Amino acid sequence: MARIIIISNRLPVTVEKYKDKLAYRPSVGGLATGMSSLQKDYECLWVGWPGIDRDQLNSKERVSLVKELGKMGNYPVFLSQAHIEGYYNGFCNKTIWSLFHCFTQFTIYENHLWETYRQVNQIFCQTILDIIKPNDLIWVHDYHLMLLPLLLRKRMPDLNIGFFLHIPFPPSEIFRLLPWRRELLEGLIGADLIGFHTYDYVQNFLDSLLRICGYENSLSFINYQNRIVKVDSFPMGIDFDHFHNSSKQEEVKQEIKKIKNKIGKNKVIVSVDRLDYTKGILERLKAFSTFLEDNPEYWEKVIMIQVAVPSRIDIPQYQQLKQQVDEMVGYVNGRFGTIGWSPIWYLYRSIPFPELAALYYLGDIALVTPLKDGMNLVAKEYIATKNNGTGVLILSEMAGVANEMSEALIVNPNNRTQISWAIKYALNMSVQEQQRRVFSQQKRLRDYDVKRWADDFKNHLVKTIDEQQNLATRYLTPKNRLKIIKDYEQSIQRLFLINYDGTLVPFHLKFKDAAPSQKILQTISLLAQDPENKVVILSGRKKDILNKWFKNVKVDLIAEHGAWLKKNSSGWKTIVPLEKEWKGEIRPILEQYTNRTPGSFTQEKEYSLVWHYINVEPTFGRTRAMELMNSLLYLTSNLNLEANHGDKVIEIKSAGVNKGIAAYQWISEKKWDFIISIGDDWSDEYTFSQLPASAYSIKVGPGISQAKYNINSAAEVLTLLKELAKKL
Ligand code: GDG
Repeated sequence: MARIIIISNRLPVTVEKYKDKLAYRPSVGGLATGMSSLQKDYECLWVGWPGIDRDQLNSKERVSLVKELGKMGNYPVFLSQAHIEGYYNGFCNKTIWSLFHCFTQFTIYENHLWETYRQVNQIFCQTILDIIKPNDLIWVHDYHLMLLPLLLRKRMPDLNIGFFLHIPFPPSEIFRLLPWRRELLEGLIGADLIGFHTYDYVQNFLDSLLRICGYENSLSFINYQNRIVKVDSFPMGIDFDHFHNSSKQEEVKQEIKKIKNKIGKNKVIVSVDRLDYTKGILERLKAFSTFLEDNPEYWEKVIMIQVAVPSRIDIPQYQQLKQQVDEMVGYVNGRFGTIGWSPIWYLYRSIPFPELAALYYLGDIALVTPLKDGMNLVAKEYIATKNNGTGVLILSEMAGVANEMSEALIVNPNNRTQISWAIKYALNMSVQEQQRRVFSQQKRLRDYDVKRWADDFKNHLVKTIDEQQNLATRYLTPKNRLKIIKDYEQSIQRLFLINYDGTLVPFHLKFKDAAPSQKILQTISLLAQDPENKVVILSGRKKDILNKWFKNVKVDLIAEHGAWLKKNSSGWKTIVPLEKEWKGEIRPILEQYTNRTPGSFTQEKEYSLVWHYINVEPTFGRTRAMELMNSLLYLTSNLNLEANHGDKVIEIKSAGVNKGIAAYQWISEKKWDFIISIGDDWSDEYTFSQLPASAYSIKVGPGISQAKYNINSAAEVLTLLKELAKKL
């Protein structure tokens, strides 16, 4: 059976030491439930920190810990207190957590914290390498381990790796503040599949990848070092049935009874969060205060129960928040409370599940108003628990979950007046309206629960890997190479259709004066001097430059993407009478775009106009290019022109002129018994489409193409051509 290795900062088991004895305390969270659903198809192993400082354990205890955890399907990563300080309390929570939630004022940038983060990611990598098998599926979770995918990939290039981020991915304007932004992005794209809760985070990530690393994507697929990386959104679900049926559990029933007695006739607003500044607890208490201030008729009729679970108590911002919340609770209760009625019931601790479920069940309203939240499962759990359909969710628009729960009363967490109004509206909502909203939300929560979520992510990972394998099989193997050479040797009428930029000379020289090197000229001359060979060089460049570069070589030429042909040392010709009057209409548009887009430039060829944006800031360039394509749409169809959007260029030329039509002049000339066509960009696809089935077609670089094979680089093209030339 194949295995899934789940990797997260913490194991779902906490190990503690009491009087020299190790104690194991399992925690059953949403993630553990989701992961357990994978066990039907896979053996699962969970790797993470067990919550105990490695220096507290002697070697015998470590062995016993590995053994005991192994029985529960877990494997420990041993970390010291210093690691936890620099990595978890440090870089994870003082840098990434705050920055990714857009709290730049709390974010610190310290080299030593970054160093520890790197070290700990290395330790995770080493631990995993010790236990991994080549066919395992790896699923890395969350912001603590963003370097891990690349670290693993470097050591095991064929490993199948998925990564899921549980927190928001910030807009690139925020993300770029990070000194180590590039390292984190590179770390992540070591994975095959990268998942986020929402489409917004996907877009933010792709945007950062483009702006910071210059990596383009096509429909959320990134072509990275001959690998496809897929980026997508997978909104995490909850264990719906567990919450939906909870009020039938005996323990929960008892809790409901107990709490009901205490709340009497009061309407109840519930809020449950870790005590974290992102959760908007302080702002929420202030909004509740505004509600009471503005609506005295609700005094002694409504209570708010706020559960705040202690979290990251070693970090100053959290200590300060605790103090502010304490003060605010004191203020509101002092200001509005009466003998026998306190408007806020505040619990600063974690409560057991039966109590949590009872609170959800009894809450007339759930007030979930984070300032920023990756998803927020509490909102989903509250709705799932409402098996009679009554209850109102007031939800912050800043939570990822807001994308899925439009039936909630959506509020801005900073707008106290709006929240106060929403509370009043909710308290007066009819039962029918509550049920209509709750039932429709429940349908989606039931359909896409945490098990479906986990399955969906795993299936996408497997699918991405399949797609990669398809691409990999297209790469020219040594066996295919031998076949080409053998066919070449056995044939006597051979045609070579070889593109120039990005194919004979490397791609990075594409927009420079990339004259052919001596090596290239020698190889091409050698091939061309065989009377059984016809070599044609195809290019988008102007005819004069091609003339100059190949004047001493016996090759035919195609210039300006097929506008000009030069055959058998005769002069340049066009296939169809070409027009260029249209240029007067198009040129001003391109000039206008050039003026409005710093770094771009317009190039005039004899029969085409080209707008280049290679030197423009990538996102801006792409936006402008889209605009330009739109503006050209109407004009090009009226003037019988073609606008092609290539790699950082838009080229406009007469319709019906392309490399393929030009190449056909040679392809149709005689019955060739060997044809090979090599090219790297969109314009070469026209040539590939004209070839007979028996021809060899090769695309340089990764990516989908009509060509039969892919090859890595211009250097490999030259090696192949040299091998053929040697066979003369
Ligand atoms: C991160 C992201 C994302 C809370 N108090 C008690 C208790 N809980 C349980 C809730 C819920 C979970 O903890 C909290 O989940 P959230 O999603 O609300 O928030 P984070 O802890 O910040 O989680 C978040 C999540 O990862 C998943 O990807 O949604 O955006 O920040 O399940 O029920 N459970 C018990 N007692 C408590 O006192 N038993």
